[in-house]
Amino acid sequence: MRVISRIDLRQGLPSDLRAVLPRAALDVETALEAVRPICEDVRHRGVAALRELTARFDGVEIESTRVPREAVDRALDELDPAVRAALEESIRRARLVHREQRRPDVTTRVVPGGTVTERWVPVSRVGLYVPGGRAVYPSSVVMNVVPAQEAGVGSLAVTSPAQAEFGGLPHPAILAACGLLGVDEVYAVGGAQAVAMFAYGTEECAPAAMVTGPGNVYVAAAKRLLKGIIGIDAEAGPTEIAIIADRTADPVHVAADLISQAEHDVVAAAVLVTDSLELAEAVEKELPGQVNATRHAARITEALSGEQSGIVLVSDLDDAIEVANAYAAEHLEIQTAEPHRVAARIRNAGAIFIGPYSPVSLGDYLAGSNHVLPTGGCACHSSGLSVQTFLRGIHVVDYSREALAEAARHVCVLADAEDLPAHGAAIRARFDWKIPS
Ligand code: HSO
Ligand code: ZN
Repeated sequence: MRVISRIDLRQGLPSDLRAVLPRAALDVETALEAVRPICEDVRHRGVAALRELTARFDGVEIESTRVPREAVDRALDELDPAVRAALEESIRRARLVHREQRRPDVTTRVVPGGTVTERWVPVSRVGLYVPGGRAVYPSSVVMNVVPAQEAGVGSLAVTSPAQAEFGGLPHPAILAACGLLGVDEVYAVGGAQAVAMFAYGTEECAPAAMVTGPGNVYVAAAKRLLKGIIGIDAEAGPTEIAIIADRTADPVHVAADLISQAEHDVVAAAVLVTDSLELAEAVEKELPGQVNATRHAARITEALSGEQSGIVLVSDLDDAIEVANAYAAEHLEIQTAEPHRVAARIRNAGAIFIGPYSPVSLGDYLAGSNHVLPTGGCACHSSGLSVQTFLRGIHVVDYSREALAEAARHVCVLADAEDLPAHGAAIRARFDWKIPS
């Protein structure tokens, strides 16, 4: 039996390409029903509800949802120096990239005396969700916090599930990362209830305008349910890697990179798109040995053999590019003879990793790019986390009397055409109820 299945599209691509590409459905709708009463409970009973839900779902009694400052300091003191140095370098590189994303305010002189300025204003308060449980990712604290800080968000709170083995606090690595980033408002709350905490606020946590960060299907469902009450980034799904590779790619690298993201979850997706049967066979041959040699072999085997993963055989690189654009992977690696030329033709991907020395693992930790990226095909319409996520562009309209007079006729005509005469009247009121000529 193959570790990973094959989809052979060498006879030509079907018109509905997405239908034949491997991808698991994320059932957020079903989770919505489970999440609704939880969110209502938090809304009405605040901290009391959060404590009960934490006991029920995380198996630990907590006194308060707020993590004491000393616990953050202690976690930072006890952090392995090598991990500290690596996180500091990760933060430094992420700051370099994200700082440059800040857009300047732009004023456009539309007519003499009439300007529109787009002013970029940070969201005032943001809640950042950091998963816990199997996934303990201090790197995700970096990827959430750095863009928010660089955007100038004034009030930042991090939440991560309470862990029984750490006395009801989030994992110490998460706390230490918060300490390194200078975030001291931290909560020991996970799951859907964390999203509700930020949306409604509690006695211990002021409501936030926005919540960001990846989480499980219940977190995604709570985001869908509470969107509108609170701003969200995206409903994150399981991690995905797609690789476009030709016969020049090294099968050892390709296999290692597929495995690296399959390591996240049994439902993580790993997809190789290639025009080389030889490479496909070499990767298939390489996988079992590499999988068996790694710590999470069972999880990886399940992810690779799942319906969401596969090797897609195509007849040429043009088709490979079309497949990659239809799939819209969270991460897309390009391991071909001319990777830049291929990359230039990619329209849909959360992030693109070029050539043999830009693996996704680098981007996960240290490239400087963000690793909170659109999954499940959302890269067709959305971007990953960035400074822009945390800014709103406010249009400031500033017209003089003369500039308004000059626009008046057109405004009144359009207002009449839409049967909204009071709109036109609001202009005429400024000119003795006449349309200035
Ligand atoms: N690949 C994950 C992020 C991550 N990897 C965190 C390791 N730690 C989603 O982009
Ligand atoms: Zn990863």
